[in-house]
Amino acid sequence: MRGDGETFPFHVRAGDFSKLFTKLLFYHVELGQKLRGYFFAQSARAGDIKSVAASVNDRVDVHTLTNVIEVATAEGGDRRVHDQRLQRLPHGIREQRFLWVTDDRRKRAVVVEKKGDLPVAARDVLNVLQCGRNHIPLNNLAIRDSRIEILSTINYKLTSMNRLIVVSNRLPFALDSTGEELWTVTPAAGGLVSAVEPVLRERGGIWIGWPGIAGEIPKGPLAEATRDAGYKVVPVALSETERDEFYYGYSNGVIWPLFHDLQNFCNFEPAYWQAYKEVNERYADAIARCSQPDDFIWVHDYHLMYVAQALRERGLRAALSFFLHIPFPPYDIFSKLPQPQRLLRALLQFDLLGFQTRRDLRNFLGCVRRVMLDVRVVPRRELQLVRFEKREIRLGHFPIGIDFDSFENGAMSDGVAQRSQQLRANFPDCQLILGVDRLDYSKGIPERLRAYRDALERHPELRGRVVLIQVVVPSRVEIPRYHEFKQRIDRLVGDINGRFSTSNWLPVQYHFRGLDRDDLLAHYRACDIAFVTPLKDGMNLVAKEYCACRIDEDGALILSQFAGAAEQLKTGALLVNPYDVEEVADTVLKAFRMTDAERTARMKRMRRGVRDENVFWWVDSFLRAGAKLVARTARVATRRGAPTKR
Ligand code: ADQ
Repeated sequence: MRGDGETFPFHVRAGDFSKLFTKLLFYHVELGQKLRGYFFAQSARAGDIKSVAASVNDRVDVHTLTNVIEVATAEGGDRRVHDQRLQRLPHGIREQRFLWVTDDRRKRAVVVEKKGDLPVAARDVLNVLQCGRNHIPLNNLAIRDSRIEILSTINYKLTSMNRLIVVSNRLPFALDSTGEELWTVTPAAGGLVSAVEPVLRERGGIWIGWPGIAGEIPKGPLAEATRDAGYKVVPVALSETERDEFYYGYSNGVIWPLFHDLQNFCNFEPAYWQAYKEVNERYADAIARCSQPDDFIWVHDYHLMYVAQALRERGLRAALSFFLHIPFPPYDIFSKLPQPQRLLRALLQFDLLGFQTRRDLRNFLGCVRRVMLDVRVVPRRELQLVRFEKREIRLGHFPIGIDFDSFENGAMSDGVAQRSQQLRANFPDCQLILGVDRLDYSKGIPERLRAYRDALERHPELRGRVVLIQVVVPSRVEIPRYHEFKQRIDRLVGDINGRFSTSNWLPVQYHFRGLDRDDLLAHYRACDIAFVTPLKDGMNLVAKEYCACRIDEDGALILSQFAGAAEQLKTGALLVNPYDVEEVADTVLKAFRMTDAERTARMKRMRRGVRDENVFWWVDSFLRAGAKLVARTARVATRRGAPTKR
């Protein structure tokens, strides 16, 4: 396909340069091809490039690498700089029939074939870069203006020197029995899965978690469910009592409400803590069984805060990382927990602790200072440092992102466009307001409905002109509190519709079910206003998904100031206090009246942020921070003469 002496542009990131380069080079060498490359390195150091050049001198045109050094030393990780560089692609490249394009966000190389004699413009190349995974089949697909064509993709792995082991309470799917020997497999709903699954699918590795059924796990259905996952799945079994006391009990009856500042919702039953520890030990055993010395072990979320302690008790000294998807509360609230010291001590057995926002990190450090008197906090500009029991723990905030490209490309697809048009056609002359949430009291659904009711009451111009589409995906319905909560929502919807509806207008469209992906995207695309008002939220991915799907750069976002996403989206969103019904109601009116120009200006700002700080950026930043620790732990172990025990 490629002849000797052809030129391929690469776009790589700093730090990963050598590894990526070597990987791609090997690929070429395997194919018996000689490589000449132009490298668009966002901030790769010239030294990196020179050392690579030295090691591959016989295969690479060094003259080309000299050019590279010039490009690479130009300032920058800025997208505009990148665009300008692409604009400056030498004619030699523009006239090639085949181009290699690598995408630093999606971690893949793409082979692009030009169609016809038209030159490839920078825009075309960028379009290719932005093509989502789901929309790049392995064989010929013409994209957009059909001037270039993607022939194949090759995954390459940037921070891939270590195998990734993801550990979370739930696996990314749930098994359920529908009768004797009949099993259903449902994709798990929720933010953690939405964020982490694409990464593991792309990189490979192991996912350790619970498939959602109490008791024995059926081997056949599990194998069937995971056959095409792209990574290995290691299930952890829970008995019914463990499910009740660990999952519904300590995790969702104590930590979840407390960490969302809803202490009155907590059930501090003493037996729960013991169950929590025991189940965490089971996860620790699963990790110890299947991990190897240089794996990158990444434990997720509030169900598993005791895992590192359990692993340390088993003698494991390898680096362990943890990311908390939910908020971390301030001391006044955290101190209500009956085990504040034991929990913090357990968390401090990890080597890297990641939080969603600065606020959470600050709260955690505040609690550590107050509760753990033998801890030293050393403020640092990037990763914070805590010294505890002769160990050093790094802490940082890593706001989780979404797979922007796949949402954007999905929203552009014909199927979604059609569904979105149908949806719009059902409500002529109305602005559509969208609420999409898991059934959870932290999401502020009743407060939102009350604000909407208040808006209709006090601002009659909204009547007949807006429709609220509220979609609630069932979640934790076995917990009585969630059941009562659903009834509250049902009553409020009934009340609003009863009071305000007319013969041809229903103010609230309420759906109690999950939407399939295309349907969800069609809703994002069709609705003029997103109404995202959690009482507190670690991040809130719905807000980001909405922005990614606004391909026409319009739409208004009403966002709770207590959602982690507010830190990144505050320049474009209308921030509200979800408890302040009147303020939220007035903001609905403001969003309704907002001019197109203002909507576009705000949405552009938000989309830029969501695109740049996407889920791959999140994973990379976390793994980068973690990779340093893995190296450090290995060094310390070697110095002490002891191998890192597993
Ligand atoms: P969640 O509390 O689950 O996640 P969120 O971030 O909003 O909350 O993610 C929900 C996910 O479920 C989104 O990807 C959304 O698309 C999907 N979803 C919601 N309702 C749906 C519906 N009706 N049909 C189909 N899909 C639906 C936790 C934390 C969050 C944090 C994430 C990730 O509570 O604060 O953002 O983890 O870290």
